[in-house]
Amino acid sequence: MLTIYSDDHRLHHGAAEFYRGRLVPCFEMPARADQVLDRVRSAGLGAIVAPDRFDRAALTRVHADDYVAFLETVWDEWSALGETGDALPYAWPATGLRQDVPPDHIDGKLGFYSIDAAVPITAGTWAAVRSSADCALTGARHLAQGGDAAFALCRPPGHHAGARAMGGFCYLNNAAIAAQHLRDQGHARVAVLDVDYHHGNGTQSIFYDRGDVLFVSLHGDPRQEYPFFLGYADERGSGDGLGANRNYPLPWGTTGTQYLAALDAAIADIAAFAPDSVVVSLGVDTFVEDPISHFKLESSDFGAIGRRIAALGAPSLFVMEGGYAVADIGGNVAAVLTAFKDA
Ligand code: SP5
Ligand code: ZN
Repeated sequence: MLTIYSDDHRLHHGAAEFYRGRLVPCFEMPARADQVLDRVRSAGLGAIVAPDRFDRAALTRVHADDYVAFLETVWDEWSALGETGDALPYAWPATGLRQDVPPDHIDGKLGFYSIDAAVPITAGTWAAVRSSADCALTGARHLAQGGDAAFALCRPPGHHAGARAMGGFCYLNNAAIAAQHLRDQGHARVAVLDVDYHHGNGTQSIFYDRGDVLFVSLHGDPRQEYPFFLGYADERGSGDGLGANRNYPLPWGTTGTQYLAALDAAIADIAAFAPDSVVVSLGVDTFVEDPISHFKLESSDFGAIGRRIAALGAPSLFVMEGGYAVADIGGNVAAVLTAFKDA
């Protein structure tokens, strides 16, 4: 299995996110990717290569042009205010407010183009975000050229980012960009399986009205868990996409056994769709010791996830998403990938 990784991720290192009335240190930190790289390397999965650089047009296949332009310029506009700390939003176009007019002032733009305040922007954020998307695109290219499997070691993650919004540590939706690239390179049907602990609201919303990309997600029940406002079981897609969206919300305390039972149903959905390739949003924040999550998967459960994905028999691109128990995420990711490869 080919792994794609770049040191550029270190250019993004936010200081703090807003949580329960105060700024708390970011859980999404460079050490995460370093840990995963270390364990993937020692597991001997295969070659580890740097990403190719893709055109901006690969990003705007799923993201709005004005949103990408915002990401490209946000740090310059912020630092022009004389600010030296991270940019963070504080006001949003929620219910009852205009959602069709991007404001001129950077404070307004930050809220217009986000869903929460867990998305710090630093001087190096855009370079890291762009490189992260390039990792996913390079993995997609590998599959489009006939490769069986790839692991895009993306950081920052992507699945909370929508067509026009950042959120939940995510800026560009790496998995969606990769899935779209596979479509554009001739894979007629692409399935996205999201096993991150949190619902992949961005990926769902990007493909919600399309029948050519199936989105299936297992996650903490949004009644209890971030992102709260999407990820319910009755969200089945719309228009041409009706039936091409499946959510499996699971309660806090879900064990490995319970999780794998839901995964069996999700895998059956994907098998019925008969995709040309599968993009896996691979979060390991389902782990029992994850500091921000409430599932109870043990390290020994992660191999079973990889084996079930392998059983689909489709070319597969794993895209790194969440996982915040820094000492354990590398081993848990390597367990998924090793089991997939050896199945
Ligand atoms: C990619 C991904 O996994 N994003 C997750 C975003 C979650 N954002 C909100 C989480 C709030 C966690 N607060 C910390 C609680 C510590 N006790
Ligand atoms: Zn997550």
